[in-house]
Amino acid sequence: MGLPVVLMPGPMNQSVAAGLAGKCELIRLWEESDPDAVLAARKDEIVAIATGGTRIDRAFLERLPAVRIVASFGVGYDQIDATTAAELGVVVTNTPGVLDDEVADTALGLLLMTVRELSRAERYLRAGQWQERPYPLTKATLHGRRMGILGLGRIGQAIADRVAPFGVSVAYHNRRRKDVAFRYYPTLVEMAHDVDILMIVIPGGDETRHLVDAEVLAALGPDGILINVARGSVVDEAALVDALRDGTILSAGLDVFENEPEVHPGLLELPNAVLLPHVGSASIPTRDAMGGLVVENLTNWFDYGLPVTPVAESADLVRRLSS
Ligand code: 8YV
Repeated sequence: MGLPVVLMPGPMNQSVAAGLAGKCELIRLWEESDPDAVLAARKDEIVAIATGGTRIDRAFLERLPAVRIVASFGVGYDQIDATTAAELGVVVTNTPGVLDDEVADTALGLLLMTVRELSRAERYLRAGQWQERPYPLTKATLHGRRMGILGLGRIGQAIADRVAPFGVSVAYHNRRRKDVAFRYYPTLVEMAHDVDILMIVIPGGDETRHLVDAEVLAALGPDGILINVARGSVVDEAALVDALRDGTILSAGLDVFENEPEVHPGLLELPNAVLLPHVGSASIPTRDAMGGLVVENLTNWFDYGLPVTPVAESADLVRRLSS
């Protein structure tokens, strides 16, 4: 029997192809001059997909009836219709755990940059303004702040662990209460009202789209700081621009945007927004670890017919496969 055929629709971290070398035949679709012809010709042979940001929906999966696993790079997988995949008998996997610390570190860096205006202060120095006068005192300090985490999961917990030594208290809002010591808020508005840092770590997708809207921003208030390291879609970006412009909230630190890599032009003009180009997990060691987990999911599938880290939507399917 030949090697299993794996489709890679778009470029991925090189660790994925390196880890799969010799274990499968890899079709790098973006390098093909006629991708549609390749998909049509190989549709009965392609048994797996390794993917980063490509949208994988019903139409895509129906073109590839032999596919049984989609191994996605990243913890968020909102670009993949995992519910439809399960209906079609296709397991979806992601890469949880290996990026928690990196993303939590980035979140904390972004918070410090935002609250103490650190990137703005550096621009001030580089522009030679320090020689004229010292950088103005920042309105805000981190000390004594209360953080509300929207979406307390593994990354949220890693952020909570990091802010405790800074003297920042933690509360959270999830759909369901968890067995943790932090205060739980059943509604986001109520939590936003009581905290002055709103930390977004909730998954993207239709269910969480624009959860942070004008009402939540108003509740966060004029001393409020919004940090988003999750997905841009969770925030109504137009409402955020208005809130930052008119002082409804104090400032925002954003690693993610609604229409990446495009950034709302209003945000680019605002001095009270710190903007990063989605670098939450973007270190070589962490991205290699994520790539390694993509490979592990695929090789475990080929060798034993089971994934290592299936997403929640695939749980029933995996249960049936393993019984
Ligand atoms: C990456 C991420 O940017 O894991 C995620 O959900 O957002 C990031 O770690 C993404 O996976 C890049 O493809």
